[in-house]
Amino acid sequence: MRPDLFEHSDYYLMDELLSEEHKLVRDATREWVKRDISPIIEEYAQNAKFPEQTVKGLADIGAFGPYIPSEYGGAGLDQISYGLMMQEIERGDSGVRSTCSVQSSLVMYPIFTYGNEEQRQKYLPRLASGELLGCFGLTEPNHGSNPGGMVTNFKDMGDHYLLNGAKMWISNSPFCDLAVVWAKNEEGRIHGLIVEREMEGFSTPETHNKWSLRASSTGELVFDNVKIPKENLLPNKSGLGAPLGCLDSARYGIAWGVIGAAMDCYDTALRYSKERIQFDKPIGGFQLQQKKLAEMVTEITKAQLLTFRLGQLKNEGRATTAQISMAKRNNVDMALKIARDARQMLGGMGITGDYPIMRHMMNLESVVTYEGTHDIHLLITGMDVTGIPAFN
Ligand code: TGC
Ligand code: FAD
Repeated sequence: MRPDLFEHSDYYLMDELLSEEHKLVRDATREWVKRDISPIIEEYAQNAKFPEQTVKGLADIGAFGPYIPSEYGGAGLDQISYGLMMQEIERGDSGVRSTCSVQSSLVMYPIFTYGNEEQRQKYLPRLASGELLGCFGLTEPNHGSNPGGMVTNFKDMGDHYLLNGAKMWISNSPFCDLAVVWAKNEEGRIHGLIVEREMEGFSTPETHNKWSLRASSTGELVFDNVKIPKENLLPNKSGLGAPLGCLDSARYGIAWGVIGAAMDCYDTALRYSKERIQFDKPIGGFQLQQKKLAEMVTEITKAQLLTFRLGQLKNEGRATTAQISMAKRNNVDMALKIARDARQMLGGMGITGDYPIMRHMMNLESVVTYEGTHDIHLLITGMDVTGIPAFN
């Protein structure tokens, strides 16, 4: 890949709304991405390998648990800093941002929010430092958009639980040290359990041949009579609302993250349009190419405004599931359209790994599907405005 020449687009002077801390966090993350992600990511994506060496760097910049209090090893930042961090990391690659989303919002968040003090002390500092990597098991082979139908289950055996079932499409499963797994008890109530790598009967086969998120590792979680100590059950919340609550936090991070991917595509296409000469002038001088660029910067600016306001609401504890869902849907759709247009603007060069656009575009095909598909998020907004669920 060419040198990372990224320049930030701030059409509506959003920087004026950010605090010094926000800008510091954003700029430090951007420098780290330029130094530690951009030079290597294309090769890792082409070879379908997770860049394991980035784990320590992610921990060092505070990307594991940005909003978890510092007494548990987190960075103790606000929600806008968390969002800006995800934006910068996804500007590098959606797969690297995925690792942060999973570790922070899908593993640390449930342990912090639904766990007891002993569980917090035992796991959170080691997750924040990257010593432990976690994954989140909700989706099953036959229950994706409809996780409430899950069949993974556990039985109370007196001194332990016995866990059986399987999860599919789990980010980071092949090398996780622990998994936060959602399963039904004998009454059919959903609970979260912490499953550890060394537990007998627990395996994590990798899913191969992905055309998307190639620098992120995905796999299954298989539970064959796994004995789970009773102290590994998350005691403070049960029911489908527990895993869905974690998704609120991860979807919020994605809404910011994909702005980074869109910015990178726009920035690359803008630079290319000024350098590439056809018919004796830069292609940026043709109206059809200007239309694409004008629409890109407009959509990025709208998404920035949407997420900034959402961040304010989240800081105040007022952001609703439906508001977060709208931002996730809108911003991923926006980023995917920008990636497709930017790819075309680079002509043949757009399909090569010399530029980041095609990788972003393929990554975003997963991002539009995971954490709730585009259509499921449309139905969440539909239900919110009509009061009528249309899921079944
Ligand atoms: P429904 O009846 O609507 O809700 C069941 C209960 O949950 C409550 N609830 C929530 N609570 C907290 N936060 C939320 N976001 C909540 N949404 C709903 C709800 O109030 C209800 O509570 P109660 O007390 O009345 O029981 O549930 P439903 O079965 O009709 O399903 C609704 C639907 C379709 C919206 C939901 O299930 C859904 O969001 N489906 C999409 C599934 C999804 O997003 N899966 C993501 C898996 S994880 C992942 O993809 C990680 S990618 C990782 C990476 O970044 O790499
Ligand atoms: P399905 O639910 O089968 O949906 C198929 C199609 O039907 C979609 O277009 C959907 O929108 C549509 N559809 C479904 N229901 C309705 C309806 N009621 N009305 C209208 N249309 C509908 N999950 C985890 O638990 N943990 C992870 O770490 C994780 N990481 C992932 C990483 C990757 C790379 C991918 C691709 C997925 C990951 N997932 C993870 C799973 C992800 O959340 C699911 O793929 C997603 O929720 C959709 O489920 P599904 O793939 O089974 O599709």
